[in-house]
Amino acid sequence: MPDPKTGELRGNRNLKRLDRITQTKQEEETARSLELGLEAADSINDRSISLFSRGHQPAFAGINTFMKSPYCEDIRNVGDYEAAFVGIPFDTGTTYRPGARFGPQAVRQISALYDGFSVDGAVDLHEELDLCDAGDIFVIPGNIEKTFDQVTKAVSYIYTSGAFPVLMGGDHSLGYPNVRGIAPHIDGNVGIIHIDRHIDMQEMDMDERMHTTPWFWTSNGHNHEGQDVSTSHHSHSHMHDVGLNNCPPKNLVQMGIGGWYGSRPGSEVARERGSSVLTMTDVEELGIKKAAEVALDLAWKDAKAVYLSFDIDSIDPGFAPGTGSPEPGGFLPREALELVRLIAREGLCGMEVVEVAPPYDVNQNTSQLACRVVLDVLGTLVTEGKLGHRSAVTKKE
Ligand SMILES: [Mn+2]
Repeated sequence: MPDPKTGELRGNRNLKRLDRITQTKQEEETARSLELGLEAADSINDRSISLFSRGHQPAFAGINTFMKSPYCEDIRNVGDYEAAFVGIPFDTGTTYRPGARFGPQAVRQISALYDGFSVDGAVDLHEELDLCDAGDIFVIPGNIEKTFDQVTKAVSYIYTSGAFPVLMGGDHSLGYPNVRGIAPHIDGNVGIIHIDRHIDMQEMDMDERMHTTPWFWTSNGHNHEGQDVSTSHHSHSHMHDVGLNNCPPKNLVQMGIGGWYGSRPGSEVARERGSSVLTMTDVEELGIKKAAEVALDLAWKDAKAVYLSFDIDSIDPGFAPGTGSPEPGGFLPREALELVRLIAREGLCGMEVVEVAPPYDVNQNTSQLACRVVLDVLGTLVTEGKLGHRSAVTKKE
């Protein structure tokens, strides 16, 4: 919107803001590239170019971490960063098309296109956020429950280090062990905003905890009034745990739900426990801004933190075909990105993007959208002062 007093366009205001951000990281990267990659051939006039590519450029060259951020190989150093991209290459929980195990690598590859500078978002992620790529969690492809234990321990390690966890699946079964790695460290209730075409809230699918079950388990142990009754319900013999007592269903909001596949058992659980479901029709009728407001009110009500779970299949498969259980009629990319930005404004304790299945993708469209969801969330967290170090790299006016 133009400024009501001066008439100045938002884009032009953003240009001024961005001009006040230092370019220290950029300068450091250039110096490092020249040191490690040697000086360019004599005919190269731009002497910031190195002989071997060691920084962001060219985008199609090099060894890709997420956004070519530093690889935190010694995970004990992850707390030195403000945010950590973590791959969870697991798709044993899929019930239709497998392939999401290749999601993290595909997102890393297309992420090399981005340098983190956004005129629209008025943010320079490269300068304003210390982001690393923490590599992948060691999943056990043949065993869902052992993988859940690995994931929970790893996510807990990242979260307690102080780095904001950006968790890249992998299939949606990971929603449960991801939240289980964070929620126990939060002193109060945790809201969950779950954006998906599918409700993913049934107890078991084909006799296991699959990608159709995560929200049953996070909110397990609560009765239909949302009270914690976790000591009284039955447990499954081979499972170590039976729900999270600070993730009540009243703080679970599911958005974009619809279609014709696999929702009956989960719908009964949602109804019994009293969680909130905004169908795609609800979102369309409310509009994105109002829908986000409704979701934030519900998720944050008497909660200490909110977690974002984004299933890429919430975006219409015409735009995001590379996914395991496609369902037409979902969000347009611009709607989905606006929605996650609005949700991120209030702050998050962690985020996941799941169900990117590169074997079915076209032109990397799906993995690029997954990357954009991450960038738009991180950018918003930085501009809202919830993450990063904006003031330290902004010159005074
Ligand atoms: Mn889904």
